[in-house]
Amino acid sequence: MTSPTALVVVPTYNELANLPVLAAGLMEQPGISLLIVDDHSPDGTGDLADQLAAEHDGRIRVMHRTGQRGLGRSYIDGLRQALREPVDVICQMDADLSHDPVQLPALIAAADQSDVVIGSRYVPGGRIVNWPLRRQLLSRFANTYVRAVTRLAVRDCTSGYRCWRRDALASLPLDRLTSDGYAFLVEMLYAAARRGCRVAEVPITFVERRRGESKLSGNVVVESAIAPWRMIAGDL
Ligand SMILES: Nc1nc2c(ncn2[C@@H]2O[C@H](COP(=O)(O)OP(=O)(O)OP(=O)(O)O)[C@@H](O)[C@H]2O)c(=O)[nH]1
Ligand SMILES: [Mg+2]
Repeated sequence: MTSPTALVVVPTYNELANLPVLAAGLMEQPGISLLIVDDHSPDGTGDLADQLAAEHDGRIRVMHRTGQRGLGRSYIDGLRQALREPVDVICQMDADLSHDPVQLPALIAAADQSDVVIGSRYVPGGRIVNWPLRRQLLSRFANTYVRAVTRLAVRDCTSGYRCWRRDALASLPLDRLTSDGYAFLVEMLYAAARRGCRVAEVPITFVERRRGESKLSGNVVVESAIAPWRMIAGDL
């Protein structure tokens, strides 16, 4: 059997120092192509992405967004584009080097037996490197809270490292997902679970970004507190 082809969708905003390292790591993995969704980054990440695309003709592509920026919006645009491509698996990853491309083949392989595979910090073997206690507590609390409200049986609902079988991703109502911070990732998962998708979690080592700035804001935290209640009351 040949191994599946995969397209990795990576949203970027001011990731000039990190993106070349991520792209190089991904290009070392066979069968992987990359779609960078840049939100008009003021630091020139979009131009750098164009250069990378020129160097890796066909394997790296760039979507330049204009208008209102946002992680959720970028993912909706990028994942729609990904679904037009003839690939078996569609992956999501952060550009800040928190997610190691070396772990990607294990996630893709697990998509053989499930519809969505989460690169998980909170299953046995999962690790977090360099997160301050405050950040760890916030993430742990967010997951406990989301699970309690939504009844999702997933340990790491907020992980941005994921692989989808294309038919599972295609079944999601992307136009009805409205959150923009990491609540967007929870919404995707909730919609998938409601459709009976099989979810697997594969342990990853998550490393805190060393360069560039986090975009986690107070607004994102507030949105995430409300979002699970909206999900269970809504029609995702
Ligand atoms: N296109 C786009 N990408 C974004 C936006 N905000 C964040 N990103 C990207 O989304 C990924 C995750 O963003 P981070 O700032 O690392 O947020 P986070 O991982 O939730 O927070 P930290 O754990 O503090 O790093 C990175 O690749 C960012 O560049 C945005 O508004 N538009
Ligand atoms: Mg990050």
